Amino acid sequence: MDVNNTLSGFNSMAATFAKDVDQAFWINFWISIVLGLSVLVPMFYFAWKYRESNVKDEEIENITHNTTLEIAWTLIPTLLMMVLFYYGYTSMKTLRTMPAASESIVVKVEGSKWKWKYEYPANKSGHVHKITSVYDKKIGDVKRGLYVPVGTNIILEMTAPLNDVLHAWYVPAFRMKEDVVPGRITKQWFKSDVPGEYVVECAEYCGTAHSYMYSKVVVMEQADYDAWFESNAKSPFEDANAAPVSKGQSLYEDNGCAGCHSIDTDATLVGPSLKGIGAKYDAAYLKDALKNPNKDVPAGFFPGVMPPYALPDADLDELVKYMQDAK
Ligand code: HEC
Ligand SMILES: [Cu+2]
Repeated sequence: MDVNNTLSGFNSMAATFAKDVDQAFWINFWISIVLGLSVLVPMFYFAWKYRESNVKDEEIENITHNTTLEIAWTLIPTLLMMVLFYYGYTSMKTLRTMPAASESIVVKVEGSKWKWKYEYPANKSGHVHKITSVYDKKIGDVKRGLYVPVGTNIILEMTAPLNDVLHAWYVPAFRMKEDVVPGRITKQWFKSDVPGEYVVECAEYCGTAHSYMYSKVVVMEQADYDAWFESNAKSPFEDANAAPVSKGQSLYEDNGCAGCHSIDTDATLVGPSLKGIGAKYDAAYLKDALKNPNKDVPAGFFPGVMPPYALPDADLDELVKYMQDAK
């Protein structure tokens, strides 16, 4: 996956409807070229042919109408427009007609400044996968994503928190895009027959880190997907035997802190680096910084950017511990 060249998504047609969208696009493109030229070329030609120095007043005729011409320039563009409408309408209908939920996997999507979250239905053991997907500047890649099996309908029920802004979930390789609106549920669906990793971008300008609001869709073989889905692992690619991350780190990842803070380098992202912050402030300050981020704003930063985290007290303590351990 290459987030440095997001247009590369257009090299694949990884959703079943992608070719219909492309066909509608190219028909639109060429008909627009033909219609545009059929106006512009005669316009410039006649402007040149009948320029003032070339025409004597007594040669000017008063032509009232020409039925053949009028029928032609009404009918031909009307027919071309109907062709445009047909392809635009049918491909849009494919995109907008949701498959039956009983024959699909329904995933809840939440977009917020500046991360994507995916929530799956419960698996057989009752575990609910909740995945936070954020772009990590340090590794130059997206951490975790939306995992789906090949050849299966996926329905996305998308929303944003009420105190957030508009986003849009856009996958160039699938040719699909839809706004994500605070307080409202919008839907889109897809089916992919091509295993691979595809970039998701936010296509609605949403503030400071908008240009890093990437995620990814990973289309997997059914068996690999099933093995992951029935497990408790956060992603199919994380070693189940690796040392478990601390509760604090897990909370840090799930709450998308990494989208705005670096914790192991001095880099300033949207917010200040948290490296060594435990040596600067005591636990009470750090805890308060999570609950009331607008209270003590460090120099050079603005209030109203970091959302308040109304997490259970124990979780806040774990986060504080994690920050204190990051030296
Ligand atoms: C949307 C971006 C964003 C997210 C997400 C975010 N922060 Fe922040 N954070 C900021 C900004 C900007 C500041 C500085 C302004 C302020 O204090 O409100 C800040 C300030 C802080 C401070 C105070 C730093 C200081 O020097 O006073 C701490 C601690 C902190 N964040 C921790 C976290 C943790 C932990 C999380 C995840 C639970 C998190 N932040 C999520 C943007 C963010
Ligand atoms: Cu966004």
